Amino acid sequence: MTAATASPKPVDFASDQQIRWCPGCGDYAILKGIQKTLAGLGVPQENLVFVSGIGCSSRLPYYLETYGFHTIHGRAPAVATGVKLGNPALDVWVITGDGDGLSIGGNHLMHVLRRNLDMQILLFNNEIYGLTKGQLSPTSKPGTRSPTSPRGAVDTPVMPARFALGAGARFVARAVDTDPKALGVVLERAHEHRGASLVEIYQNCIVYNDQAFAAITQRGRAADNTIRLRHGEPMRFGANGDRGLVLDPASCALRVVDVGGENGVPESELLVHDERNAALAGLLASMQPPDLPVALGVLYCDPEDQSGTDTERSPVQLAAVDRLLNEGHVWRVAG
Ligand SMILES: Cc1ncc(C[n+]2csc(CCOP(=O)(O)OP(=O)(O)O)c2C)c(N)n1
Ligand code: SF4
Repeated sequence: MTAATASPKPVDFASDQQIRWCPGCGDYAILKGIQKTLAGLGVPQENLVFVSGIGCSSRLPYYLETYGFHTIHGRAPAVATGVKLGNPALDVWVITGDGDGLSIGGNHLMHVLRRNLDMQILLFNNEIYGLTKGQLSPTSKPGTRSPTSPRGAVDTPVMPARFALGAGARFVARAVDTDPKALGVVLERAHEHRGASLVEIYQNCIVYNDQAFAAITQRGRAADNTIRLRHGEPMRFGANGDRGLVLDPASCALRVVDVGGENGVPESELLVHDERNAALAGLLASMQPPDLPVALGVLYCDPEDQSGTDTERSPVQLAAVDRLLNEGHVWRVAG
């Protein structure tokens, strides 16, 4: 790789590899967003490592001028764990897809999240297997027709943000490929967080699942179907900010209300976003149109729980590991 420049630009993070994604794929916008974010982080290029599994999304490390590892299907978290433990000074990022991270790799994703190693995990969710030509994935919406579900998917989809919270993730956020600015903010926050950060990025697969996110990306629909979370601010959304979220105390469920005007509730009655509230994060992660808007931004961030992030090893500990690895291949079992 080339030597790091004093103030790098996004283009400094573009590798010389020919990009092999389909024209119009959402992966391009995410790649750009990552390059822009990296340029602003101030991390020396030689300290950045992107580890991926298998899938269209997992090709991303090839296109970055950083260190990278295109590993095997579903196992990026395991390899990234080894990289981080081997050299805690490295800035480790995992790139995975909904198939890679939640089908074959679901188990590994769960454990890297609960162990809370300090790394950023970016899950590109296109609700389909792109690379292998469009089979349904664990996140496919019911009714999705594919070569493996010709009559439409019937299973309940996994919601990556809910999965991450359930696994004990201390940072969970969501972004969309069509909004690079908000994506950049979320990536910076994920990087700033010490511990395992999970960012779900909705990504349009223009070939096998086009318009899967139309409800939240189309002009005229997006404003009513999404809410941008801001810590400490009342939860308002809609084209004119005329809708809001309240908590129904009887059912402990979120509800949409009109805000202001003759029949609306005052802003003071709306829920205020609190990133540190795990119960609220669970409710926000589950919201879906048409009843509730999709929550975008930082759903949950617990900066206090740093367990798992202390991966530095003292020389004594390192010497003990070295002895274990090198003292021979034979053990005698007592008794
Ligand atoms: C052990 C193994 N099983 C199956 C495959 C085939 N395979 C490659 S990528 C993939 C799914 C990728 O889906 P996703 O992670 O959603 O990535 P996308 O291509 O949509 O970005 C599968 C099943 C494989 N490469 N290795
Ligand atoms: S198959 Fe889909 S996800 Fe894969 S490169 Fe093409 S558009 Fe992107």
